[in-house]
Amino acid sequence: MSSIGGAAAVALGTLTPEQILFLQSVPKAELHAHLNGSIPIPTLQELASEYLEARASSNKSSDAEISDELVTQGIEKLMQGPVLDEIHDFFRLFPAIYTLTSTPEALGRATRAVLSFFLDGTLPQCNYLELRSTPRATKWMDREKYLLTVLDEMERYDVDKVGLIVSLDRRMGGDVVAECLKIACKLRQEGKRVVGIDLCGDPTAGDMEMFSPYFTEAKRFGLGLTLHIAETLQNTEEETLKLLSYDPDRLGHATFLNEEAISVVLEKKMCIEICLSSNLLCKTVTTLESHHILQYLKAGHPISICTDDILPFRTSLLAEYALLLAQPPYGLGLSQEQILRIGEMSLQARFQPPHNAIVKKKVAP
Ligand code: 6MZ
Repeated sequence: MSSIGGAAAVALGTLTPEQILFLQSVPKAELHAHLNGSIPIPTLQELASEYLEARASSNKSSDAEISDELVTQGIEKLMQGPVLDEIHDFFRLFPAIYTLTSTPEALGRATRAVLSFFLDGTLPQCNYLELRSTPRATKWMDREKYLLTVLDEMERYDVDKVGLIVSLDRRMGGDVVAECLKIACKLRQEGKRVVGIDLCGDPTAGDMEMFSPYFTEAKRFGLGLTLHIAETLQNTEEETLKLLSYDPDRLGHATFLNEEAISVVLEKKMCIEICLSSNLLCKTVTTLESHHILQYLKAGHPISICTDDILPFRTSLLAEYALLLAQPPYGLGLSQEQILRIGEMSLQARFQPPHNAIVKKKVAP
C-alpha cells in the first residue's frame, strides 16, 4: 500500500531524480496541516490495533462516541485511501480517527509521528511547520491538557522549526470558543509556541458573526489569524466578506471568492494557503488547470503550498510541489525559479512565536 496516491503521486512519478532533489532542496514552510488529518498510516494502524485489542479484552462498553465496528470500518476506509463524492464525506472520516487519539498518550504519539513525518530526516519535507489542531475535551483530558500534550511534543524541536495554530471549529458553541481562546492566549503568554488561531470544520456550519470578539482578542495577544474561507460553493458572498472584515493574515483554500473579495485579498496581501490535492479530491476544484492558484501566480500574490490532510489525501509536501513542477497534463509546469519564489513566500507568511518562547526542551530521539 503506497502512502502517496492520486494526481500528486502521478506528478511525482514523472520527475527525474534531479528534479526531485531540487524540490527537496527548496526552502519552504508547511503552513496548513491539520494534526488529526496528518497522522502517518503506520501510526494510525498501530493506534487502531492497540485500541481494538484493548477493547476486545475489556468487558466494558465503549467510552467512544462510535462503536468498535464503526471504528474498524472507518480505519479500513482510511487505509484503502477514501474515495470522496463530495466534501461532506471528508468530515465523516474523523470520528474514527478521534476515537484513537482521545488519550494524552495516543495523542502524543500521533503528534510525534506527524512532526517526524514533516521535519525529520536528511531531506525533510519542510524547513518550518505550522501544525494546527482543534482542542478536544475527552474522558481522559481537558482542552488545556490536549494543547499541552501537542506542545510538549513540539518542544523537542527548535522554536524556528515548529509552531502550533489552535483551530476553532465552525460547529463550536460560543462557550467552547471562549474557552479555547482563553487557553491559547494563556499558553502563549507562558512562552508556549502557540502562534495562531484558525477557523476550520464543516464549511457549511456555524454563525460567523459569533467569532468576531474572539478573533479581535486573538490579535490583541499577538496571535496570527488564518481562516478557512469560501471553501465550497455553498459559502455565501456575505459570509466571505464578513470573514474578510476580521482582517485575517492568511486564508485557507479561498476557492470561491467573488471579485469584491478578491480585490480585498489582493489589496491586503493576505497569503492564500493552497491545498491542491485536497481541493481536487474533495471535488471543489475539477482540474489542476482550473485551480485558483493560477490567478494568484499571475498576480504575484503571496501563496503557500500546503498538504491539508496527508492521511486521507495520500499526499506529502514534496508531492504537492511535484504538482507545480511536473509538465502538463500531470502538473502545472512551473519553472524552478517560480517554485523557489513560492517556497520563499511560504516562509515569509509564518506567524510569530511568542517573544518569550521556550526554545527547545528535550532532544529529539
Ligand atoms: C475544513 C478541515 C479540513 O483539528 O482534529 N479540517 N476543515 N476544511 C478542510 N479541508 C478539507 N481538513 C481538516 O484535525 C482534524 C479537523 O480539521 C478540520 C476538521 O474540523 C477536522 O475535524 P484536528 O487536529
